[in-house]
Amino acid sequence: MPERSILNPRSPATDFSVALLNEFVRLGVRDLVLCPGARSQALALAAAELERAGSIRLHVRTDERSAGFLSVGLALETGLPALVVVTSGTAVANLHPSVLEAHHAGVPMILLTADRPAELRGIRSNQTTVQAGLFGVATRLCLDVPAPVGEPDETAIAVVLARQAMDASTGVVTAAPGPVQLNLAFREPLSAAAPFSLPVIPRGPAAELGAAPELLPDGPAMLLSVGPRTVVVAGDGAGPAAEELAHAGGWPLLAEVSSGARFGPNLIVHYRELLAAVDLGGDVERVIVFGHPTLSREIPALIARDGVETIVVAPTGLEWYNPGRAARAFTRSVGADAACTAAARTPAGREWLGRWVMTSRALAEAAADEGRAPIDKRGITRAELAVLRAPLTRALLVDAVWRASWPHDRLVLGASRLIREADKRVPGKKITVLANRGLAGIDGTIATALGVALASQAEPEPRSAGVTRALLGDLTFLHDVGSLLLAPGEAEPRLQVIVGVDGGGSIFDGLEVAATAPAEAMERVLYTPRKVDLKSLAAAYGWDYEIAATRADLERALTGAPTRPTILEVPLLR
Ligand SMILES: Cc1ncc(C[n+]2csc(CCOP(=O)(O)OP(=O)(O)O)c2C)c(N)n1
Ligand SMILES: [Mg+2]
Repeated sequence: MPERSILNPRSPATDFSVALLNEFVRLGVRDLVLCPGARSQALALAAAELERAGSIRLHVRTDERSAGFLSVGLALETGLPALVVVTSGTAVANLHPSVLEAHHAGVPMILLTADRPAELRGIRSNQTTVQAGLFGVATRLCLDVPAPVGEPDETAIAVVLARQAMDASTGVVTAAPGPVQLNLAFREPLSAAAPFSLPVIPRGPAAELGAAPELLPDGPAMLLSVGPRTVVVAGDGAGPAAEELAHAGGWPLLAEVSSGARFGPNLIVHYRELLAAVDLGGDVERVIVFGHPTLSREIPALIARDGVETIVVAPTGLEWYNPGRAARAFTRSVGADAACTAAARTPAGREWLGRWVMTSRALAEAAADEGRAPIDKRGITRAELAVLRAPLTRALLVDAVWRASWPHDRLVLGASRLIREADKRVPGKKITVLANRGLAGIDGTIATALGVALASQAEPEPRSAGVTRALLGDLTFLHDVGSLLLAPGEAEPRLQVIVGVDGGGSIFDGLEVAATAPAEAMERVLYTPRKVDLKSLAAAYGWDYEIAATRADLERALTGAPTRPTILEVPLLR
């Protein structure tokens, strides 16, 4: 019979877990997400103690899929990996979607997956599978750590493991931040019976996401020279470097909505239409790409076009963006040489940028005029009143959310139509916009937004005084309903989840196949109609609920900053 932990005041599992988590705290880890389980109890109890000592922020979740995406959101906001502690078996497999997202998006993440010791594997022991290596190439490092037995050097081993995990996850080793799995075997007694307390560990310095590898201290790896008609493309996560280069070279900036570079005088909001225009898009000779473009067909088409030279810039990452395998140059950093920056200030240099900016501006004005009603002498017109009372469109919804967002806020965009609508129309603004574009899944969006919200408002040093808004479609929302389940007693996120309800996946209505396939079949297997009472759902999970059916309702719902987790339902026509 296995020994019961109640008989053991000490447990190698607890000693090892305490040493491991302490070292992570010392290295700067702030957040630990855990799901309950017996095999992982030593880690869980050590985590509870660390929370009590004020050394970590502990987030307890039921569903490991939610826990995984919560850690993605926390890391997106803080730039640091969060620890994710789970028990053995299917619990580990439930982390897989978030691991893939973190792998493809380059988000640091450290999984501590508890496992049976070697002697209990491969003999049909309960809740035992092959966990180490489960995530394959998606982890930067995966170590199958034997069960501690109480040898004196085990705490030293734990310290080394924590350092290895941090380095691999933050990209010190591979120049590619991403997931790490420490598969930790534990033998009975699974934790110590005697209570223990932890010294308060001084926190390590916080690193910034993607800032870890200092690859090129001596300036950019590649200098661009003057000549070809150039555009700068900023895909998801590109960051301000894209805007800086566009500015230095005097080039149009085609920046997606979650690029972190959608601002500045060179921004071309209506880049899709302009790329389609022969005398603008057709004239492009060179493309400099930052980040991960995923929202338009025009960008990959441009890069794949004959005669276009493409340079791909990524400070970190394992794979290079390369549509049609047409790009020829790949670099970790780029700059414009002196002749380039000088040429940008000449009339000829300004002409290229000017054409793009003027045309895009004209398109923006035309789009704005469509919704504008003529003003009459009495102030607000009947037509304006009608606009306020009219049903909402996706365009009105994204415009209103964009207008309501400020630099101290966070905006998380789900996959599907609303992010594309935003990308097509919202003007430049220096706000933080995040989206899981690593794999563009409709899973885990609520959990990711919760992570962003909780990390941004975290005491004692909140990174933001604002609110987090998540804007997503109804299927995306329903996919992640389980993440609404919060732990009583934990800090409540200032999060407003805004759901565009059009009854199903209306993005598929825009596919070419919709014109030829039987309408009934399209409805049944692609649009997939769903009807859920969100008000009852909100009540069941203890979230506040509002509905905005008109523009006036929406403006109201977006001005009062929510103090509690809130669901805002916005009915949309399909
Ligand atoms: C995990 C996952 N499953 C399936 C898909 C394919 N997919 C892309 S968009 C979409 C429908 C989204 O519907 P909704 O959130 O209501 O947005 P809408 O298209 O209506 O704007 C689906 C199923 C995906 N991206 N991720
Ligand atoms: Mg929908």
